This record gives sequence, structure tokens and C-alpha cells, in this order.
Amino acid sequence: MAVTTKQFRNFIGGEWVDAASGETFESLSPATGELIGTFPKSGPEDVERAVAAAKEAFEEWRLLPAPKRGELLFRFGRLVQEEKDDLADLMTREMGKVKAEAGGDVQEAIDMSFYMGGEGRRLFGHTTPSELPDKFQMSVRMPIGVVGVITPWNFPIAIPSWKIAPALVCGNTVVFKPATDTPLLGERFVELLVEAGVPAGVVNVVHGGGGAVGDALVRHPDVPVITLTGSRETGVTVMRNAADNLKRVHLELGGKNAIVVMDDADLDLAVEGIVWSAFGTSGQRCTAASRIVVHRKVYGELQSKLVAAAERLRLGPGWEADTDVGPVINRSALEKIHSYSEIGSGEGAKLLTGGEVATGNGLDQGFFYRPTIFGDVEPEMRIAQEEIFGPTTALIPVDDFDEAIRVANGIRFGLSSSIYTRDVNRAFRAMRDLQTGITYVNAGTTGAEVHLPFGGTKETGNGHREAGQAALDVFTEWKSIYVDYSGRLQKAQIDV
Ligand code: UN1
Repeated sequence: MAVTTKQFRNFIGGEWVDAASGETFESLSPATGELIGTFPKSGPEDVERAVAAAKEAFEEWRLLPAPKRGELLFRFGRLVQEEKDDLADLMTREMGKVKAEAGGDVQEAIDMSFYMGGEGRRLFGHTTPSELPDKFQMSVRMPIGVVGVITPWNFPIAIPSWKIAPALVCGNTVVFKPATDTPLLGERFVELLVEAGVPAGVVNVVHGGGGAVGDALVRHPDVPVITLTGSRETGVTVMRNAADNLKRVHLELGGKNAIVVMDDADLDLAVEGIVWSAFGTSGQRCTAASRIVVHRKVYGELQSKLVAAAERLRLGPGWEADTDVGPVINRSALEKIHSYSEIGSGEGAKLLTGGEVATGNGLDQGFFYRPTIFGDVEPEMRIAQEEIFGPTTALIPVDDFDEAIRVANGIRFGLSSSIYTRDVNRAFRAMRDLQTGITYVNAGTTGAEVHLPFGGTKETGNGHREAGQAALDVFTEWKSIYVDYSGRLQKAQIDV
């Protein structure tokens, strides 16, 4: 599919507009360097206008009955369904992931839109008896206001939907800053919302960098909620800068996810799960398996099967049908990933395969990195502690189950984890003891579904979850309402 290259704009208060500065930046394909489009390089002035538009639109939007807001998400979900193939094609070009995965990314947005559309007829609160006679009480969810949405490039359609769909159904308005590596997908997302009938000002898009646009959103006093998926470093900065206004900050940050392989595991199944979780999306998922904690009894066998499977993976552009692994997002990602191969070798880990930029067969035009496996990794090594966000994984041998759990937990992050075992007791202990927001049994670390909470413990975030019912807690404020129908003064909290 040929993408028509053109100049794109911000969307503010229902109008497509250039950045106040008139400056632009380019989006390039990580597979070929092809120009995807030119986008406004916005700044605080553009954010100011977008926030003002969103603030104004909030007054009507919050009063539209929630089931009607939900219907709009159903319409949006259907439009995304119709456009799925084109969006997936575009994603292979702008972001790089392989076509089937791109389809999965778009499908998550469809699923989330339908799930949150249905929430328009629920948004349940509680009723509960009063301690006094002739008195009624209930808790209700209230919209909060303007939500600042800052999204990454790795799930360029799915992640905006995880944030924007619940924000809207709960009655908030949105200023959306898509990642600078995938602005066209962000743009298409908003175009479809507009086509679905979102009123002017309810969703605004401001393109540009985190320093200029993201920071202005985070500091803006009229944006009470910030939701960010990004790096730990960005999360810390966002939280710090949002503190002056005591904002609600929802953070979904890094991972260093472990797959534990016990001595009783089905090794072929484990190898398939590891290959998919470590090298799918070129390892660029927060949920990617970047540590494999293996019982020594099966270490040798698992290692050789895994290396053979990794070496069979074919690198190429995402739109080619036989591609297993696409490019990484940009040059600086490629350099960072390679620097960790050097760090791993320097630390004394054994490079079993990969460890180099992939060239030949046209790969030189893009940012391709060979699937990389390190063996004999010590749990404290940097390659076993730091998020690399690329197709690199580390095999860590252990002697028993307790050590496996200790090693798996011995990191600052806590997003996803997995255990391969056929022992039901071990499986349940792992479900209890792995300190992550998500745990899989006999499956890899990726593949979270939209109707369960998504997020992590420890420094993966700040306690919030997105997706499922949990997302509603990010985008609503609880209000408790007491109605006294006794017709007399009833004093609560006083001895009578
Ligand atoms: C992410 O990488 O930030 O569970 C999201 C998964 C996907 C989402 C990953 N459904 O791997």
C-alpha cells in the first residue's frame, strides 16, 4: 500500500490547524526511511489553545448521558473495524511491526472501544443502607475534566484507545499527544473519532515532542488528569512536574519481565512462548520477556532449542508475509540496543546468538537488530536489570523454585511474569509470589486482554491500572451522596 505523503495538522476545537510556530517535523518509516508525513512541531501555545477548547467542551460533554457517549464509542469501534486492514498496513510502515501483529494492535482498539462503549450503560456506583432512618445514600462516578493523554509508539493504535475510550465514556474531554515516531497513526485515530461524531473540542490532538507539548500539558493547571505510557525516567519527570497542581497521574512504565522455566516444564511449549514474548514486536513491548530464569536441570536443553529457534527467525519489513521480526523504531533505539550487547559481553555474559545490527537483503535501509540471547547471565548484571526495549533476552540459571522466584522478583519493575511448569502447587505459589501486576502460567509474558486490569507493581507505575473496570478509577472521581427524606434534622456521628 502506498502512503500518500502529506502535511498533517493539529486538531483543536474541531479545526485542523498548524502549529503556532509554523514549524514541522517528519515521520519516517523505520523499515526503509520512507517519508510518511510532515507534522506540526507544536509548543505551549498550541497546548494552551487545545486545553481551552477541551475545557469549554467539557461542560456539554459531561452532561451527555453516558449511554450516548458509549454509543459514540460503538460507532468508532465499527469504523476502526472497517479500516483495520489499512491501519495495520500503515502501522507496518510507520511503526514497523509485522502485519499480523499490527492487526492485533488495531484489534485491541476495537475491543476496547466496544468494552468501554458498554460501560456507558454501567459505570456502576454503590448504594448502601444508612445508619439513620429515612435516609438514602449512594456513591456515583463523576467525570474529572480535561485529560492529558501521552502515548508511546509501540502500540500506536491500541494504547491511545486504552486511555481515550475510558476517558470519554466517563465524561472527560481529551488533549492527546501521540508519540513523535507514530504521529500519523495518532492522527488517523482522531480522524476516526471525528467521523464517529465526537463533538468539537471533546478530543484534540497536539503533535510534538515530550519536552514542549507533553511538559506543557503536564504543567497546565486546567488538566487535572495525566495518563502516560512511557519510560520510567519520563514517568518520574511527569509525576514531579504534575505535583504542583496535585494532579491525578496515571503511569504505565517499564518492565523487565521474567519467564521462569521449571525442570518439569514442556520445553517445546516454553521455547515457543519465549520466542514470541522476547522477539515479537522486536522486543518492543513493556510486557516483553527480557529475562528467562531456567532450572539448571533443563538449562542446556532449553538453551540449544531456544538459540536454534531464534536463528530461524526472518528479519524484514513488516508488510512482507514471511517476516517474523520487523525493525526497531529508530536509530537511537538501535544504538541503545546494541550498547546493551556490548555491556552484556563486558559483564561476562555469554553471547549465544545475535548481538549485531542486521544487514544485507535491504535491511541496511532500516533499523534491524538480530534477535539476541545471552547465556550464563547473573541476576545482578545490567542486562538482567535494565529495560533494553529490543530483541534481547538473558538466560539466568537457577537451582530451584525458591531461587527462581527470588531472581524473578529481584528487579525494580513489576509488570508481567510467567512460569512454565506442570506442577499445580508450584503454579499457584508462583501466582501468589511473583511480584507483578500480570502473571501467566504456561504462556509467555505478553498478550494481555482489554477487560482485565493492565499495569504493574513497584516502579512500573504508581498503583493505577488501565483497561477493564480498573481504568474507570483513573478517569472518574467518586462522589458520595446522602439524601435525608425524614423531614427533620438527623444528626450523624453524634451519640444520642
Ligand atoms: C505495551 O507494551 O505497552 O500484553 C502494551 C501485551 C499487549 C500490550 C502491550 N496486549 O503484550
